[in-house]
Order: sequence, then structure tokens, then C-alpha cells
Amino acid sequence: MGMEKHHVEDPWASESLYPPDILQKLDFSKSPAIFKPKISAAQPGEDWIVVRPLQRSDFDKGFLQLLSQLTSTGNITRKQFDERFTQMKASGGYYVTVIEDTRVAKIIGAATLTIEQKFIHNCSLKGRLEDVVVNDTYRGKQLGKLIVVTVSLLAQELGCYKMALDCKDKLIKFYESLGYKMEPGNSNAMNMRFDDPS
Ligand code: 16G
Repeated sequence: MGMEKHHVEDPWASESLYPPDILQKLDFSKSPAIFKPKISAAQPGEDWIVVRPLQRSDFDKGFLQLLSQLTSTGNITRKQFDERFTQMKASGGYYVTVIEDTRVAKIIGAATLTIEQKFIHNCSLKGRLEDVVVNDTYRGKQLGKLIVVTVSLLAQELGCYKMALDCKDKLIKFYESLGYKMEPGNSNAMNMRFDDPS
């Protein structure tokens, strides 16, 4: 037998938060978003762009640094990250989705779909769009649209009856272009803030 080395992926590092196949099957023609040129999660426009579920190894690919462009993350250790990943996977309903620049092994975009189980609407499911962030040095590649449409179609595919979000006022137009609507008389987001551990 030869002594040649084979590249073996570390199964721990490449473990996905949810099954990756579902993203490849999403039908982007269902979205009102207009992509020019046409792209999708399966065909993101460049061979170095990959849209996929969060993996454990994303701790080393700048995932948390990207999130810190959105809000305060605190100093999360590898152990904390791993434990949260394990808990999210075990409880189900967490679809943290990322875009990687595989040339440099860096996470350049992220968005999360969380799914709430309901009694209303015949025991239906409601999706929430959370923690959307794209590295702004990758402007012009439609990555913001790509990641939001990906998780929105995912919510539909998983049977949600609606998808909700809160955002800064300056982003209303962006989300409207992707099919989100301010519902008359029903468009107020309110928060009650508690101690921030970060
Ligand atoms: C925005 C985000 C929300 C995020 C929050 C963080 C979207 C659509 N909305 O509202 O998901 O959790 O900002 O802000 O990405 P905070 O640190 O002030 O709670």
C-alpha cells in the first residue's frame, strides 16, 4: 500500500446545523425579488460563493466577527459557540444560514430563520427572520438579497404560514423589494430591554 495522504474532512468541524440539501432545492422563481443577473442558493453567481447551513468550523471562519457588524456579540469562546450550536441543533427550529467565500474560508453573509410552533392557524408554524448581515466589501454581488430570499423560501418550504422581521427604518425599502409588507394598522415592533450580557 502506498503512503499517499488523503484529505479527510473533520466530521466534527463540518457538522451542519441542519440538512444542507434543502437549500439546493429552493425554487427562486417563487420569490418576488428581482436578481440581475439571476442567481440562487444553488447557483450563487461565482464558483467561490457557497450558501449553506452554519457549521461548527465557522467559529474559525469569522462568523462571529461578521455578526459583530450587526450588534454587540461579547467575547464568545469556542466552548460557548460549540455549546450553543449543540443546543440549537437539539432543540430544532434554528436555521442559521451563511455565505462563505471559499477562496479565503471566510463567512461573508448570514441570516437566521427561527421557527415558532403555534396553536393558531391550525397548529401552524411562524418564521422569524433574524440577524441578517453581509460583509459590505462584497457589495454589488446581491448577497443581501440572496441570503434573505434563501431563508424566506426555506420558511415557506418548511410550512410556515408567515415570516416576520424587525428592521431599521432605512432597510424597509430593501425588505419590501423582497416581498415583505408593512401591514396597515399592524406594523409596530416593540421591545422591552433587559440586562445585556455582552
Ligand atoms: C435587527 C435584526 C435582528 C437582530 C437585531 C439586533 C434583522 C432582520 N433584524 O433588528 O434580527 O437580532 O437587529 O439588534 O436582521 P439588538 O442588538 O439591538 O437587539
